[in-house]
Amino acid sequence: MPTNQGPEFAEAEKKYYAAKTIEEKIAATEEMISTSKKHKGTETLLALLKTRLKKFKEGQEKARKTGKSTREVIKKEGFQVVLFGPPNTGKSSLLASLTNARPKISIHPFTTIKPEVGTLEYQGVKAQIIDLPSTGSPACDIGILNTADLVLILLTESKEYETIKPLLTRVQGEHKILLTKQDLLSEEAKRKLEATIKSKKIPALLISTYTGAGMEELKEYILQSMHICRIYLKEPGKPATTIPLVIPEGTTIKEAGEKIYKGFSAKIRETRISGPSSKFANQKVGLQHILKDKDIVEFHTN
Ligand SMILES: Nc1nc2c(ncn2[C@@H]2O[C@H](COP(=O)(O)OP(=O)(O)OP(=O)(O)O)[C@@H](O)[C@H]2O)c(=O)[nH]1
Ligand SMILES: [Mg+2]
Repeated sequence: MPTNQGPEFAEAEKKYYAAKTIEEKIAATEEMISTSKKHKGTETLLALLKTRLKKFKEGQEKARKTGKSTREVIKKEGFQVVLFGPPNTGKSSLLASLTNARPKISIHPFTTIKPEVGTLEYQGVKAQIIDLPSTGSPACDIGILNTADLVLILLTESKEYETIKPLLTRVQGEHKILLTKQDLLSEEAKRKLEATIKSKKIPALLISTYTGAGMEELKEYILQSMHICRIYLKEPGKPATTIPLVIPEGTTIKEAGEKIYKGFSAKIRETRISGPSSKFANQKVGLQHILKDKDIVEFHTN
C-alpha cells in the first residue's frame, strides 16, 4: 500500500539513518512518528515505528544498566551481498530464489522485520546474501551497507533511486540497482525502460523472480563482482577436480600452492597449465605465473 509521506517525514527518516547513538535514533523515530501521515496506508508503518521506539527505549535502559551495546550483529561470512530497498519490491522473493533461505513473502509492505540470511551457491562459489528489512522499517539498520561487499538496490521504479542515493555515501563496496517485477511490464514499457537506463547510464539490471528473467545475468554479475578466480587442480593422468580452489584475481602459482597448504609451493618441481592463462594446453609455467579464472593446474612435486 502506498504511504505517500511528505518532505518532513523524509527529513526525519534521513536523520534516523544518519543517527549514530541510540539517543539520536529515539529523537529521529519520534520525529518520524509525528511527521508521518496518518491514514490506512501508514497504519503498519506507524505501529512499527512505535514498536521501534519502545525497543530503543528498552535498549537504552538495558545499556544504562549493563553498560553494553545490545545491537544484534550479523556475522560476515565470505563475500557479503545485501538486498536493500523500499517495501514490497521483492527482496525476500529474491533471497528465496537465490538461496536456500525461506523468508516470509507477502503482498503487504514491511513483511520482513529482521535481516534474513541465505547462501548463494553458484558455479562452485559461495556468497552470503542478506535480505534487509525495507527502508522506513524500524529494523532497517543501514550500517551493514557500508561494510558489505556488494549492495543490490531493489526498486520497482528507477526514479526511486534518487531517494536511495543519499543513503549510500559511506558504502565501500560496489552497488547495483535491480528493477524488479519486470513481468508486470509490457514489451513496449520494458524497451523504454531499457533505453532510459542506457542513456542515463544507470547501473541497473531488469529482473523477475516470477519468470526468472535476468536471474542468470544477476548471478553472473555477483560472481564477477567477487573478483575471484576458480582454478581446478589436476593430478597427472587423471581428470581435473570438479570443485574449484577459489583464489583472488591476480594470484600467482606460488600463492595458489601456499593456499593448498603452507610450505607446499617449495615442493613444486614443475607446473603445467591448461585454460585461459595458458598459451597452449599443458603449458609449463613458472612460480610467478598469474592464474586466470577456470585454469586447470597440474602440480608436479618432489
Ligand atoms: N509480479 C511480480 N511480483 C513479485 C515478484 N517478486 C515478488 N513479487 C511479489 O511482490 C510482493 C512482495 O514480495 P516480497 O519478496 O515480500 O517483497 P519485500 O521487498 O521483501 O517486501 P518487505 O519485506 O515487505 O519490504 C509479494 O506479493 C511477491 O509475491 C516478481 O518478480 N513479479
Ligand atoms: Mg521482505
